[in-house]
Amino acid sequence: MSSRSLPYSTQDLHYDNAKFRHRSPLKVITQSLVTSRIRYSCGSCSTGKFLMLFMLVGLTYLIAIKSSNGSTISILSNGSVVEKQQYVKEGVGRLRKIWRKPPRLPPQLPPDEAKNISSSLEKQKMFWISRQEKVKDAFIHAWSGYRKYAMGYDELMPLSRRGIDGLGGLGATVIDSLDTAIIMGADDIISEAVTWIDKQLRERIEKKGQVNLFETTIRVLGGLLSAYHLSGDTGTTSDNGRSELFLEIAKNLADRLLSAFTSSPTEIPFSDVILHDYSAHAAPDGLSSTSEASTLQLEFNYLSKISGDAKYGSTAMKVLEHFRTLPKVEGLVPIYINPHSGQFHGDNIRLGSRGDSYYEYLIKVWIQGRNIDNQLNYLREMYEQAMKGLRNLLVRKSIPKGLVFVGELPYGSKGHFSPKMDHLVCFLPGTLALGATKGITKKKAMAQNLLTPDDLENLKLAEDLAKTCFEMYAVTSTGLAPEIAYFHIEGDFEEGLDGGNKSSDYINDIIIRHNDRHNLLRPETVESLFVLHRITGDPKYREWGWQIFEAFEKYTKVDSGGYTSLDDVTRIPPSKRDKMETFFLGETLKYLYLLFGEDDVLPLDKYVFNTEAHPLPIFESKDAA
Ligand code: DMJ
Repeated sequence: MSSRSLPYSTQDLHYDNAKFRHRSPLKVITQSLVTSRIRYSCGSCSTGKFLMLFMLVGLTYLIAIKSSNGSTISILSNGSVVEKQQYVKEGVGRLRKIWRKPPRLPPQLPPDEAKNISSSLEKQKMFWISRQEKVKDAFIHAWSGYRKYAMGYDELMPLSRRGIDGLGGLGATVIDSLDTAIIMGADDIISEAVTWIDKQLRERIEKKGQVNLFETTIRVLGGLLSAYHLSGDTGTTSDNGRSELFLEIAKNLADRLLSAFTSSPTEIPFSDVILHDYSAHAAPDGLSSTSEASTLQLEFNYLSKISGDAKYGSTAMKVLEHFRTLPKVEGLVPIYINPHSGQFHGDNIRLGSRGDSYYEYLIKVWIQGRNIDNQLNYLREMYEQAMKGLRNLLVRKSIPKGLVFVGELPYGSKGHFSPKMDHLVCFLPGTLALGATKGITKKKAMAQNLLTPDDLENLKLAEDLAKTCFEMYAVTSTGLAPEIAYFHIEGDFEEGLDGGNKSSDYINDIIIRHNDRHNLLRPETVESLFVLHRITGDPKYREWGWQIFEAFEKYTKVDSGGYTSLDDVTRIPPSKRDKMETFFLGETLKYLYLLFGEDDVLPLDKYVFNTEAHPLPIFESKDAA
């Protein structure tokens, strides 16, 4: 969307904040007198008088600059001249003070202008709130399809209007959606979900068979824990006992999931758990995904904190402590690990599937616990080393237009570089930005001098990659990203595999193979847009998010209820897949809603979102044992 179609001009936003700085009444009166006199006398002065004034001012300025330069040189060459330098500094300070009269602040803010600006800000806020409401409508529409045709199943098949248990049968959509409904204030959905959890979930957990440790932790356990916190975190009856209910079920579930850790001969948990008999086993090929084994700790740590039982967190943290001891390639790790040997399997390195959230949790687990536990610093170090390795080995630019992307090393650092990037990698811009400022705004971090050169590089990379992720949407005919993109690099181009949007500047940079043209309603790009908007305040991230949301509305909405995955995003109309993934409600719509909303809702220096977008509070020093 062009900014012309907005009801306000984005230029309105770039006013000088100095206009609004607080001034004492005395200052206001003095400033007004000084400036009105200057305005008056300048209006009537002759050219000669004006030139005299100009020369005087120029002379004063030259003296100031000279003194300032001299002091710098002295300080660099000889430490003993500090006193002189201090004196010069004071002199310059005094001159600068005089030079600054009349004050930089404008004498008066005409009441009309002040009114205009504040009403334009108000308009802008209302404008985004109206877009936020559209996201809430989409959430209600998605839930209505699920509720009508698939209540209690893991996922909705919106075209065939039935449910399917693709995640072990714990009603994953109900739990993944609950905190989104709480954040949006969708009261009917909250009460339907809570009633279902109360009546069905205990029994399901006791009777169901095999579930995947990682998927169940991030979606079901994570969803229950976040709902626990957002319902009041009180454990009292003030929330009608809801938080107690969520905590009790979370513990019951986690006790069973713990068997994946205790059955394994090493610190690396097995990937599959049989819920009803508290047992676990490895996947058929005997391997666990690196990302799956290392993406459990935010949830288990928080459960320990609220239950008072340390076993959950301490068990899950052993996995990361074990990863610390393993050999890596500049901090980067292969995507498989063997729970029998505790060693990596193969050389394949990527930040897409099976690798992604290993890197995400290194920094997020540190952020979650750093205020109360300085033993966690090794996680930050592992993260920083990995991001250096990433910049060194995996980041390249496409041709002809120079999009920055993250490729893969399918045979390790000694093998060839593959210019392949999964949509899943689009979580990375958000994580990089969060890792750089630790959740505060870039402006604040810069003002407080908190950013290291590495942080600045990571932040820049975050912004470049967010653009690439957005262009992966904009380059297709539907405006929706494919599951996987390849990037055109020197000596590596595949003819005739563009995204279909011939007016995109990047039509020759992004290659989309036939098998990779599906879209599963994934959240990673809008997740990063949300984080980057919070951290940089740049309005373009909201515009990009809106453009993506409109494409979801246009091509994935199913009239009878729900949204569907697509088979081919390069064609219009796109062929469809008949599945609404739980993360569309748990993540995609939540991040879009938060992107368009106020910055003080779930602030990123107080909350850390698990990899399924369930917000959990960052531990504060008062939480220390
Ligand atoms: C989600 O389940 C999580 O975000 C996970 O970390 C990766 N994949 C999906 C969404 O795409």
